[in-house]
Amino acid sequence: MSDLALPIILIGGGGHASVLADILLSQGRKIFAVISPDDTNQRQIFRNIPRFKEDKDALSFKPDDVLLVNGIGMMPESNLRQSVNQYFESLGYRFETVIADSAIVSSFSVIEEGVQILPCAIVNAGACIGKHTIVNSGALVEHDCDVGAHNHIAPKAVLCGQVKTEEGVFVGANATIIQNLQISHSSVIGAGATVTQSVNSKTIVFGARGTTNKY
Ligand code: JB2
Repeated sequence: MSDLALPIILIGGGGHASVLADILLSQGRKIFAVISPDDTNQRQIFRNIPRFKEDKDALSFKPDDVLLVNGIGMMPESNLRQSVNQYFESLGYRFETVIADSAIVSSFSVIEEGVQILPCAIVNAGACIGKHTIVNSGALVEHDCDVGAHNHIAPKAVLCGQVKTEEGVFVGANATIIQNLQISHSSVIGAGATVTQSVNSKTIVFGARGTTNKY
C-alpha cells in the first residue's frame, strides 16, 4: 500500500488540527480518527470524523498501518506538541508531512518528516525545514534559511535569507528576522518584533523594539 493510501490519525482536535484537517480533506486524504480529550463537535469539520479520547487509543493500529498528524499547535509555554511526537516516534509510528496546495515550496528546498506548511506560506530555494516544524499561514521562509526541528513560524512571519534557527524556536506572527542571523534554541520572538541581531538560546525578544530577556 502506498503511504498516500494509509489512513491518518489526527492528534488534537482544536484550532490547529482543524486547519490541518481542512488541508488533508481537500487533498482527498482519509482521516480515520481525531484524538482529543475534549469534545470536537463544536467544530463542523470534525463532526463526521470518529473521536478517540486518549493518545493510547492510537496504539490499536500497528505503526506501519497508519500515519499520524500532530494537530497540537506549538506555543511558547507548552512542550505538549513535541512530547507527542517523541512518544509516538519512540513506538515506531511515522508522522505525515502536510503541505497546503496554496503554499509555494521550492523543489530546491528540503522539507523533513512531519513538517506542516499551511496555506499561502512560501519556502524558497535552498531552505531546509526541520522535523515537525510548523510554517504557518502566509509565513515567508526565504532562500537558504535553515529552520530547526520543532519550530513554529507563526502566520505572516518573515525569515529573510540565510537565517538559521535552532530547535524549539517560536517566531511570532508578523515578526521579521533580517538576513544571516542565528536564533538559538528555545528562543521566542514576539509577535511583530523586528530582529536585527542574533539571539541567544532561551531568550525572549519582545515586540517591535526587539528588547530581549533571558528566561
Ligand atoms: O495530551 C493530549 C492533549 N492535550 C490537549 N493529547 C491529545 N491527543 N490532544 C490533546 N489536547 C487537545 O489539543 C485538546 O483537547 C484540543 O483539542 C487541542 C488543543 O486545541 P487548541 O485550539 O486549544 O490549541 P491548538 O494547539 O489547536 O492551537 C494553538 O496553536 C496554533 C498553532 C492555538 O493557540 C492557535 O491559535 C495556533 N494557531
